[in-house]
Amino acid sequence: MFKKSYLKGVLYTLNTLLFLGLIACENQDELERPNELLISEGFENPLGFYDAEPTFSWKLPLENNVTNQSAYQILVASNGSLLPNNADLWDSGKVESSQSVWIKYAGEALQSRQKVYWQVKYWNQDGEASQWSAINNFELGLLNNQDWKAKWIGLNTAKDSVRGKQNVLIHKPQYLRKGFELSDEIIAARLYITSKGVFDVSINGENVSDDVMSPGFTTYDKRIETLTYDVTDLIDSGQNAIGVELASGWYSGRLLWGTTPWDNSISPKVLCQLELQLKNGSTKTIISDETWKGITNGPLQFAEIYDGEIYDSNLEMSDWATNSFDDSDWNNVEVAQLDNTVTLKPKRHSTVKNKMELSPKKITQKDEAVIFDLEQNMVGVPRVKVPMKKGDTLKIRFAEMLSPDGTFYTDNYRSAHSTDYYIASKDGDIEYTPKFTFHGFRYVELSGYDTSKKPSKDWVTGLVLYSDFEDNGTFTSSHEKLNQLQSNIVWGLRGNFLDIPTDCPQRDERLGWTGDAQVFGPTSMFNADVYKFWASWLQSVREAQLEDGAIPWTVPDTRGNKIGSSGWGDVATIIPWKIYMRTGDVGFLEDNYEMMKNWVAYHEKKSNKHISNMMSFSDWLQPYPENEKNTGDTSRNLIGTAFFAHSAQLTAQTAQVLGKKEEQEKYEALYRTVAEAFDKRFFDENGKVKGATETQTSYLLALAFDLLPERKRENAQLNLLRKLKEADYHLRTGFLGTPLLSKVLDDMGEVDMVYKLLFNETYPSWFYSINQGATTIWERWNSYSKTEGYNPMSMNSLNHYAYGAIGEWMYERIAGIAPLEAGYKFIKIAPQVREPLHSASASLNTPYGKVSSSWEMVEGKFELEIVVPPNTFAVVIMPANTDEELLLNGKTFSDTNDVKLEQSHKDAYELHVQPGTYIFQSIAK
Ligand code: RAM
Repeated sequence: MFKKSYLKGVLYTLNTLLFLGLIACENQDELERPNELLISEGFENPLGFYDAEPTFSWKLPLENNVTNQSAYQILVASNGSLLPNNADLWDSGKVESSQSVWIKYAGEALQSRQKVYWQVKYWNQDGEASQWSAINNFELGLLNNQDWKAKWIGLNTAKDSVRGKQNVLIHKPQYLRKGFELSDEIIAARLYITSKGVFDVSINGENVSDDVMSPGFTTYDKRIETLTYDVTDLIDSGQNAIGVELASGWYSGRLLWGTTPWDNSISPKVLCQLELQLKNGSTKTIISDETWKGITNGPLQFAEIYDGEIYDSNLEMSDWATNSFDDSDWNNVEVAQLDNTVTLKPKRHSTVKNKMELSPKKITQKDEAVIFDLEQNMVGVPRVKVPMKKGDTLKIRFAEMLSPDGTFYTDNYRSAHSTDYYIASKDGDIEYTPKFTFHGFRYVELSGYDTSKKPSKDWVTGLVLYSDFEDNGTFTSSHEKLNQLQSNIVWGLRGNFLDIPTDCPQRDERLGWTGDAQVFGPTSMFNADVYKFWASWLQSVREAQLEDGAIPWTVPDTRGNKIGSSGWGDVATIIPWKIYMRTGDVGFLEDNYEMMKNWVAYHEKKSNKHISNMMSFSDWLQPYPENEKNTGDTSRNLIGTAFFAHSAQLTAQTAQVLGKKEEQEKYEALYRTVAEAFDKRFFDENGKVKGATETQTSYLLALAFDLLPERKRENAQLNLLRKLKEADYHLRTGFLGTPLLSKVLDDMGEVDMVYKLLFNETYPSWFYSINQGATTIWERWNSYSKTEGYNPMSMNSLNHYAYGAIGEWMYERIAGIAPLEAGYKFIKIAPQVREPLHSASASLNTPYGKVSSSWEMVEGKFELEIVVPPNTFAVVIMPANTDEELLLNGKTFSDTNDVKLEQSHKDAYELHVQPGTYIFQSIAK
C-alpha cells in the first residue's frame, strides 16, 4: 500500500517536472525562432559539402515585435543531441551585432566526412531573446586528394575510336561494373564519385540520383568536382553490384576549338569510393581499381554534347548493374593513379537536374515525320514514348524555330549535329530519354516510328535541364510584351545555366563566355537563387586566370590562346562587385580580390600611357555597323581604356570594403589617371568623342564609368541624346553598350527615354524580337524577322541571355527594388511610374527575407504596396503631388514608429520604413 502511494507520488512529481519542462521549452516570452538556416552561399543541410570553414545565415520571422536583430548566438556540435547545452565544436557566445548573414565559423577544425549540427538564436531590437532555431546540419565530402584510395579507371576508348568533326576523337560510351559481397548488414553508406567525362551511377540496378551530366564542367587541369551520395538504402547484406555509365561530356568530348589546357584526348575515366559502415562495427571500402570490368558494346553507342546520342536497344543488358549479372566476358579496365596537381573537391554548387517538364502544344505531320511544338524555346532533352517496329531507327531532330515553309531551321546549330537516334529491338512502344547530351529547341521532329499509328502529343515531353536552383524573384506588369520580355529573360537564364553560365545552349559552342556572363550576372541574381552557381564559376575563373593576369575568353578555357579581351575579362572585377552588392558577403570579395588585382595588372600591361591596346570583341554585334564587322564601330582602344579605369575603380572599392587603405588609394589613383588619359585621348573640350568613331556606346562607357571631368559631363550627355535622336530614338548598342543604356539615361534623369527605348517595337529593340515570335532572348536584335527571315549569319543563337541584362533595370527601377547597401540591408524602393504601364510588381528573396514592391496607377491615384523584410531598413520614394494627402494603410499619414516622412520632394515623398507590410496611397502629379 505504502509502496503504491509512494510510486504515485513519484509519478506525480515526474509529471509536474515534465509539464514545467514543456513550459520552459515553449516559453511564451521567447520570440519566434529564426528560420531558413543556410550555410555559405545558400546551402540547406548539404551532404558532401565543400567547405570546412562555412559561414552561417538565418532569417528573422516577420513578426510585429521583431524589426531588427541586436545580438545572436550560434552553436555548433558534433551531434544533434549535444545542442543547445553542450556545443562541443563552437559556441559563438552572445555577440552584439545586427549581422544575420555570412557569419564565419570559428570553431574546432572540421574534417572530411564529418557531420556537423548547428542552431542559432537572436535577440531583437529590445534585447528580447528568441527560441533556439531548429537544428540544421551539414556533412563534409572528401576535402583532400589524400582522402581518396580509389584510382581512375576506364577502358581505353581512344585506341579504337575514330576521329569525328573537327578531327576530335570520338570515344564510345563505356559501361563499368563491379560486384561485391558484404558479410553483414550496413548502417551507413556513402558513395564518393567523379569522372573525367560525365557519368551516371547505379547500385543493384537502382539509380543513385537524378543528377544529370555530373560532375559538371570545371577547369579540369586544376580542379575536378566530386559528388557524395547517401546510398545506405541501396545496399544489401550479401551480394551487391555497382555500375557506372560513362561518356565524354566536356572533358573528352568535342568542344569548339578543341584545344583545352587539359588533355581531352584521354579516354573518359571514373573515380569512385564506396565507404560502408557495417552493423558489426567494422568498415569496408569498395574503390574503383583494376578489379572492375567494362565494355563499350552496351546500348549507348554514341554520346556527344553537341552531336546527340545513338541508343541501340538490341544491345541492352538487363541487370548489368546487379550482382546476378555475369561479366566474365567483359574487359579488364585500365587504371591510372591520381594526379596531385589536379585537386578533387566536393561540388560547390547544385548539380544539373530535370527541373520542369513541357508538353507539346501542337503537332503537325509532314510526310513520314511528325513535328511537336512546345511553344517555348528550352534546353534539355526529350522523353519520347513512341510506337516502333523492330529494327527501325527513330530519328529525333531539334530546332529552335521553323522556316516559313515549316521546315526545320538548323543552320544556327552550325556543326552541332544535335540529333538523337533510337534503334528498336522489338515491335511496340519504346521509351527513351537521352542521357549524356542536351539540346536547345522548341520543336522536336520524330521520324522512323511505326507509321501505322497516329501520332499523339504525349509521344514527346520536354525535360528542362539546368543547375538545381530555385526561382528567387518575380516581375510582372500591366504590359503583355514586357511580361513576355521577363519570361524570355527567365528562359534565357534557365537555358544557359547548365552547370556553367553559357553564351548559348544549342550550337557547337555552349561555352562559359566571360563577356556574356559579365553583363547578365546581376539580372540572374534577381531571378534565381544562383549565388552558389556564380561563386563556383568564379573559382573556375580564378583558376583559369593566366600568370600575367589575363582571363581567357571562355571559362573553363577551351581555347588556350592566352589572351584576354576587354569587356570580357572584366568579368573578374565586375561580377565579384555586382554580386557582392546583392549578397553583402564580404568573404566573396576576399576570395576574388587577388584575381581583380591581377586583371587590373593585365590591363596595365596591355596599355601604353594608360591607353589600352588590349584585344577586344568590343561592342559585339552592334546593329547597323559601319564597318560590317561583328565588333561594331566603337573604338577598341576606347573600350579597353574605359574598362581599365572601371576595373581599377571596382578594385579600389573592394579594397575599401576589405579595409586595405593603401591599396584602395593606389587603385583610386590609378582609376583617376586612366580616366584622365581616357578623357584627353577620346574627348574634346565640348564633351564630344574625338579621334574615334562617335557611337552611343562611347558615350555610355564614359558616363557609366564616370570617366569625364565634371565640366564635360553634361555635354557628353547631350551628345548621347543627340546620337539617340539621330537613330530615331533607337539603340545602336551591342553586348557592352546595351547593359549601360538604362542606367546612364536614368542617372541623367532621362527615365522617359529609357521607357521609350524599352517599349520600342521596331528594330533594334527588345520588343522587336518579341514581335517576331521570340520566347527567349536572341543573340542578335534581328536574329529573325517575319519579313526578311533568318539572319544570314550562322552565328545566330535564339537563346543568348546577354541582352536580357535589361532585367536589372526592370526590377530595380520599374518595380523599384534596389540595394542601397550591399546585401539589401538597406533597401531603396523607388518605382519609376510611366506610361504605358499602369501597374508593376516585383518580389525578391534577399538574404534577409522577401522584399516586394507592387504599384498601381488608376486615374491619377497611385498605390504602392511593399514588404520590407526583418532586420533591414527601407527608403521609399513615393511618387506624389506632395500638396495632396498621403495615406498609409487607408489612413491619413502621420509619422509612426515604423514609418517616418523624411522629406517631401517636388514630386515625391521620401519615407523611412522599418520592416513590415504597408500600403501607401497618393495622388500623382
Ligand atoms: C560568340 C559567343 C559569345 C560572344 C563571343 C565574342 O561566339 O556566342 O556570345 O561573347 O562570340
